Amino acid sequence: MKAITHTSLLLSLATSTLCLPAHAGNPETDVWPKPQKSEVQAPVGMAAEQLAPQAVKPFPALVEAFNTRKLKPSGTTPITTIGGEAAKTQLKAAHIKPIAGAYLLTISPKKITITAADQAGIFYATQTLAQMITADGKLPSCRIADWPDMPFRGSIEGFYGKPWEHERRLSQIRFYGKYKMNAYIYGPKDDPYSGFNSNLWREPYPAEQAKQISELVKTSRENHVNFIWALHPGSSIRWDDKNGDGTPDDIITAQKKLEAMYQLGVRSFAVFFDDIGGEGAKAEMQAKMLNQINRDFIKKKKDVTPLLMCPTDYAGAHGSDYKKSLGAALDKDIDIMWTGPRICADIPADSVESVSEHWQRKPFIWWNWPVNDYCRYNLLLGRTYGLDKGNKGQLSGFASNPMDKPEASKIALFSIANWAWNIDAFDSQASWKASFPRLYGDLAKPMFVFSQHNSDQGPSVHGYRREESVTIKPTVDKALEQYRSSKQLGKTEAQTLSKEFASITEAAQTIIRNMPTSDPALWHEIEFWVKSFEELGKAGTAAVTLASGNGGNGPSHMALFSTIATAKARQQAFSDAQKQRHFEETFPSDKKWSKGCKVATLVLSPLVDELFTSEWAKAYKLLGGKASSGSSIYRAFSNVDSLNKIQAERDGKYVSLQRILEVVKLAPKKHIGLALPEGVHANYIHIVLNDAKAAETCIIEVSKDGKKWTTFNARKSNGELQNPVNPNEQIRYFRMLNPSSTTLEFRIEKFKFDVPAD
Ligand code: 14T
Repeated sequence: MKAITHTSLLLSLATSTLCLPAHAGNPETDVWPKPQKSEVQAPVGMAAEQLAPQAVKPFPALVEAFNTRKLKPSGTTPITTIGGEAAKTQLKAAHIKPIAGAYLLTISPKKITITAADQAGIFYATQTLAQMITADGKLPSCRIADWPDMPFRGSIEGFYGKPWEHERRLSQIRFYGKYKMNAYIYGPKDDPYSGFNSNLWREPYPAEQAKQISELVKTSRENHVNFIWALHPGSSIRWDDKNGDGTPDDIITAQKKLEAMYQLGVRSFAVFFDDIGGEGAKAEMQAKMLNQINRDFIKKKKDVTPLLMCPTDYAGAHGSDYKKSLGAALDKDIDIMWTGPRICADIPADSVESVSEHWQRKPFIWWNWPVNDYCRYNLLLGRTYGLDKGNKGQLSGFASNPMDKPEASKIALFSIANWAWNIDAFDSQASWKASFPRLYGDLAKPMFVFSQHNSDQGPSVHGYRREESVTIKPTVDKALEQYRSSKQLGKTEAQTLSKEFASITEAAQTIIRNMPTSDPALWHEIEFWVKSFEELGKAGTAAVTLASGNGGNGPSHMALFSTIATAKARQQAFSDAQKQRHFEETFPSDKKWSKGCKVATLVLSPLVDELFTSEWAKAYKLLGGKASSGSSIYRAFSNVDSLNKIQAERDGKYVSLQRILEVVKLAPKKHIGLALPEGVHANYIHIVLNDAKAAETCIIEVSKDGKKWTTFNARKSNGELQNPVNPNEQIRYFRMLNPSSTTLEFRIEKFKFDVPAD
């Protein structure tokens, strides 16, 4: 039996692409999580169709594998399963500890044998087998010895905000089974009947929700997932003992609720005390409550897993009084959750070691990744890293707290499954890459592009950060360094960046075209981010084009003008797209949380921002205005102070004064006007005032340079002043002047130049 070495793993993965390799079937490269040990006798040993129909039928994973590959088992080859004591003996002989989920799988042309000490082991062996069937229906001859490193591995639905929907939870549970995770901790902060936000934890679930819980339990059982139901009574619990039986009444109430959950089928329980204060936060009382539940409920039932608890002081490696007294007082067979050295943090082995001392047991990790309840404008789709290999054997369990977006969280969860099953073999990058073809099929490549640029949380209360845009970052750094000193992008960098932005636009467009039908659930979660990503691509392309030119050798003013107009529009569209998010108001507690949908916040968005800001300043100066970052290159001007601040804007072939709603007061000799940048000449002037008399009184003057003015012969009627301008006159300025001796009062309905279209 050959152990998979890290190097052989890296070598084989280095050559793998984002597509499912045609040679799928190699247990060393194509089965996720990586089996602990495998040995291949022949890469192609048999055709899967050689299997007998009745051999395949009992195993849903195999039935599905045959269906998706459009194959039919039609031979006589059996699948033999060996369980019980015989299995234990055989596993031991093969140097496999007969722990929960362990299995030995041998595939030979004559028969397939699964040896496992429990049903979970058989289930996992069939998952492995299913993944090894190639697209064209081949199986290798091989022998796989496999078992999980982590006793409990999965997720904790423990974030703030809208709880996952029922259908999505079912989909999660099936996904966990497929990738050999065995724990789903049900602890949504906003389920009133588990208690965090309400005192309804004392009541049973209403019928409809009770039915859903039973359904979750059933699907969990089918997928060998422990459905762990968490009570969260701490914010309203009281420790008084009104009936004087020596036990606080709420402890009895809690136990009754757990019994009711048992009746619904739940066989795994947790009690949470996180994020509370006051009465409920006392370590001694929490320990008293849990020890009692442990003795009187958990241990009396013969079919429930060990009790799990989340303490109030759940983060940090240093020993607090709370940590130490809880660790000492709590029964040793109750597992305690811990988020790491901080609330959101990597999990270094030395911190695990110190908290284990305080807890007096191995911690059960509540990993706050990829949860994004504190930065909900960002999607956290990057690779999973920061889990220490030194943690192997040192934890009682590992659960990831995911995003409020269950489908999008599968990228991280796939890697968490891989880590928790086989810690030594875990390769963060390879695991991340492998998730895309398995989750997205044909959309693997665009989703990989999308995910590369959406992973960092940004600055937040938790201070936890992730890498982002790793491949393009060196180019961005170099480009910015050059740009800051020379005010122009280098050619090579500009080319690389252009390619990157084009690929972003294309990836987004491919997803937009296909995902609404291929994966509506995921599309519903990420739609607005994908649309913003498309706008990032376009804005990036515009910004790079703009920043690649230079006044002298670059584009003419005319071309630059047009580039600028396009870029402005792209910048606006990108910013607008990021303001969209459809579910904002649908769930009450959503209102408290961050809004919008930001993309590529660590590397690419800041690049685009900097280029635009800098380019606006440059263009403004170049085209005859004063340098002022962010200002429009179109200018309004006036010798009335209050009117001088009015902005001008361009929309297609019109350059207009921004709409002002208030009444304009134009004293004698005062004017208001509009200026075009150098190289852009008017071909029409059009003003509409709400007051025909004022329009009659005013005169229009035009100028090439803003210094020498001539009267413009405007047609006047009904408050309108207008006429074409000969572009050959190169008029860049016009102003409307009050030549009379009285102040005119009017509203401006329209005030614009027409310019040639781009
Ligand atoms: F119980 C814990 F292990 C835990 O992590 N509690 C919450 C958790 O529900 C939440 O999803 C997570 C990430 O935001 O952090 C904990 O909650 C917070 C959130 C904060 F913004 C704790 C302190 C904060 F400042």
